Amino acid sequence: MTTDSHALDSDTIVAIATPSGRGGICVLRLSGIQAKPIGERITKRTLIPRSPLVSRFFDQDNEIIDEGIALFFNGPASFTGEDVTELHGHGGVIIADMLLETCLNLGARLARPGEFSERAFLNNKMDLTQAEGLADLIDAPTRRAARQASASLRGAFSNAVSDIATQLVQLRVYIEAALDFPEEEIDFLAETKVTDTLTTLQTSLHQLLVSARQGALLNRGAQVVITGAPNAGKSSLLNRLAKDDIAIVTNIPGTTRDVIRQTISLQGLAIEFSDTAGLREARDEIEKEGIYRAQNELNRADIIIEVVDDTLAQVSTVLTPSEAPTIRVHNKIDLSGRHAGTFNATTTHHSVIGVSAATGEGVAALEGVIVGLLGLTDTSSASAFSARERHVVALTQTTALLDQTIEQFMATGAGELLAEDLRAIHERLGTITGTFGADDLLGEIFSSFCIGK
Ligand SMILES: Nc1nc2c(ncn2[C@@H]2O[C@H](COP(=O)(O)OP(=O)(O)OP(=O)(O)O)[C@@H](O)[C@H]2O)c(=O)[nH]1
Ligand SMILES: [Mg+2]
Repeated sequence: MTTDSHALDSDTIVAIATPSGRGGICVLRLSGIQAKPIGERITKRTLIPRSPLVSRFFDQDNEIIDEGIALFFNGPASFTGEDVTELHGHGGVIIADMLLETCLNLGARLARPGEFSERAFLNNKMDLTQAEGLADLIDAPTRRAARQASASLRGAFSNAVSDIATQLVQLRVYIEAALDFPEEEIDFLAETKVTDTLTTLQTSLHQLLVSARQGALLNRGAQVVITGAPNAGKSSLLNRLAKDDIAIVTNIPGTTRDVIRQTISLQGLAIEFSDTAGLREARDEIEKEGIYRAQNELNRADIIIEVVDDTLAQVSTVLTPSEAPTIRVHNKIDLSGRHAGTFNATTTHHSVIGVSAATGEGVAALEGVIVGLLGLTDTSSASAFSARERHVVALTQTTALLDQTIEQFMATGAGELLAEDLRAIHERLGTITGTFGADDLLGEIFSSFCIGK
């Protein structure tokens, strides 16, 4: 079996599960058929499932390495579904290395990144969204992201996918059965069971897509890019939002050249703001490069903030219309004398707001608009779970396929075509939880995990 295959192999794997460095304890984890014999060889004792054993740890030459706790889980009642032994030793780089080396000498091999989770997936201990939820929980940038990742780990996302899959299966069975026994010509279009289920499926899928988008946004962190003309107050606004003096502010137009990125927590959400060079005809090579970078930055924006100077008689906007929702921020209202309340035009895709980066007026409202445009105001737990771009892509494709299928079915009423389309939709949906999936997909997902997980 090659090492990059994602079928289960019979190797016993080992890794240090705790972060490297000094600490109170370190934990080594073994999984596979050799987990018990190796654990028993190291402790020279009999391991009883789920019963912590205080013991000395010996190396293969019977030298004492450490003293700690050995904990054995017999498969399938373990994290990976296989026999698992944990060795809890004293925290220290050398001790952990010596224990690891002993396990390797006794026949285990070093685990690849994510291999424990991968085995848990292959042994049906969890599906892909749960495994990804686990990785996201460990990497969560904020408490809210952690809560949502924990919901995914517990199965909130996969349950929602499974509910839809179940409806799909029932509909497929119904249609295939009707096609197999055509005692009489069936008019599928007249079957309310078919049309009703299709409509329900469509609604559920669209809702799930919205939730997944929010989950993915929360997970990877939203990107907000600040742009506008030179001297409009972009850097001042960044500093105000960050409550810190991050970017250089001067009254010289063209101060900012490099892109300055800063993660700022708004209402428990980690949002990355980029302050960029003011857009105008460049005066020199450095500014030219800065403007080029600023324009590039706009491509990765989930939201664009265009800052304009409200004291200027003619507010010139430099933006070309974009995919991302845009907030036009009229800055320096302390000078123009207009009140924040006089702006406040918000649609789903575009907002106009008045602020003073200098005094802070209107900035709280701006924060609210940002969170609102990201669709992240809903803190209810029902639809809150972590997701990844991969899921959003799969759900977008599934939704598009279903929309197309329904349209075609309504036009033709063809049962065979519908059955075939529903099969394809079911398969696409199945890639989210891993019911259907290719080896390379698994490789990509698990290789981004850390070692020992
Ligand atoms: N009174 C007042 N002055 C402001 C406000 N915001 C920015 N300024 C001033 O406007 C000037 C330009 O501010 P910056 O934040 O450097 O503007 P910028 O858009 O980052 O400019 P570039 O980096 O050159 O593109 C500075 O002198 C700021 O002090 C504001 O809300 N009120
Ligand atoms: Mg600036």
